[in-house]
Amino acid sequence: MEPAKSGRGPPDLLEAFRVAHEGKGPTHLSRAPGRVNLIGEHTDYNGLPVLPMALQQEIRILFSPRGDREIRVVNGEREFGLREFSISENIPPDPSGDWANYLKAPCQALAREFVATQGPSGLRGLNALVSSTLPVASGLSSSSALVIAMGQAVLKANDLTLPTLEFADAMARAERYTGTQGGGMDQAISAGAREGHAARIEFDPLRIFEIPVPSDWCFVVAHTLVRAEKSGRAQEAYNQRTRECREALEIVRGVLADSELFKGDTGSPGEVMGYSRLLESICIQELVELGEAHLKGVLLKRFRHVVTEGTRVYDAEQALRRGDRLTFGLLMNASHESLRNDYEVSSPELDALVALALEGGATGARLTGAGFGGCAVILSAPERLKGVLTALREGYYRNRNVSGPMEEVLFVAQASEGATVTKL
Ligand code: NG1
Repeated sequence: MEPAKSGRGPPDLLEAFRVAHEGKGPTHLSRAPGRVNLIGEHTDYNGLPVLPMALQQEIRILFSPRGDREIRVVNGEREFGLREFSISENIPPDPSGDWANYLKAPCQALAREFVATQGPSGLRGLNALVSSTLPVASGLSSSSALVIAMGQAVLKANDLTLPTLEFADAMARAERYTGTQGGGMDQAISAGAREGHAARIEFDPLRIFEIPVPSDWCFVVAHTLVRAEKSGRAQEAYNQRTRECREALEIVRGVLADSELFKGDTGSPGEVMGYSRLLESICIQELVELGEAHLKGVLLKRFRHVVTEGTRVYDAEQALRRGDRLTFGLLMNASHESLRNDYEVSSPELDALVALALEGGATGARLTGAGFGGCAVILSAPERLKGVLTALREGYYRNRNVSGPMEEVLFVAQASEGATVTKL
């Protein structure tokens, strides 16, 4: 698809909008980027930091406000079809996996958020056309980009605003409507990213700390060609891990509550001790030993990944700030190993991409996003980039019959700006 120029949709999309909406054109464009997470995987829903950056690929919604409560949305990709519903505080979901749920999630959340101020007539609806330059189900967060772009469109259609972090937080909670018990990383970076920067994101409360990405660091994104579906088995495996992390934490918290070492200091009255306070209070070696002494099997593995990954994010941030690419790369490699062995979310394809990239001269490589397919992120020095890309083309894509221009599956990420809405 052609990129949009100067805030206007490409002519074919404008025409498709008119055809779908009784000959009338759109008045606004809402765009929200996908993201690549550089490090900090499966930490966000445990209250630990992440370090993503927004991508140049994005979801775009051409829209115009309506006078009633109807939402009428078509998709640039015909396979997705028309979706119609009324905006209200209780919108019945479509079957799990249907793309309408990512439109309904922000609509229901915003209707609830503004119920007190909007009066009995509620929020106004809109006519829209969604298009995307992001590969779907790739671990690059097309789902949250859609939620953010749609939420932003609904706000604009109703002349409403929310501060960025509040909006991102509301959209993270909103996306749970789709059945995934996700964290808040994707919505925060899609809404709040700054061009040329990655960000360390902290949760409870949500905060974003921008970090410039040195111009001689190349982050390559490589798709396994295996979809990382956000419904069905992958969703169950994801939600299962959120439960396992909570269970492990409860056991450790119980041990600490009556431990001499911790002297019963599990936080101020009323505060529930989470992973974040654990990491602040106990050094990582002791924390891992504690886990090894009191947890078994899967719970030990999940615990060990979460606490070591949280620590790696802080170390990686420091490496990024001082331009220490080697250390950052080593941390990425350690993250991948932990995700493969302890968190068990890698796949043979992800492992193959990581191994090929490293053999081809990359500084570091790991899976990005939830795993179970999707993409790997690879760090390379500029002078090694060609070798890395060739290794991936020859070693991975050629066997799978992908050749010619392959920017949809293999590209260099550019740290991009967060979501915006413009008048056409
Ligand atoms: P992906 O699968 O890339 O959209 C998911 C979660 C993130 C985070 C990562 C794992 C959602 C919307 N996204 O990302 O919050 O937990 O997995 O680090 O649930």
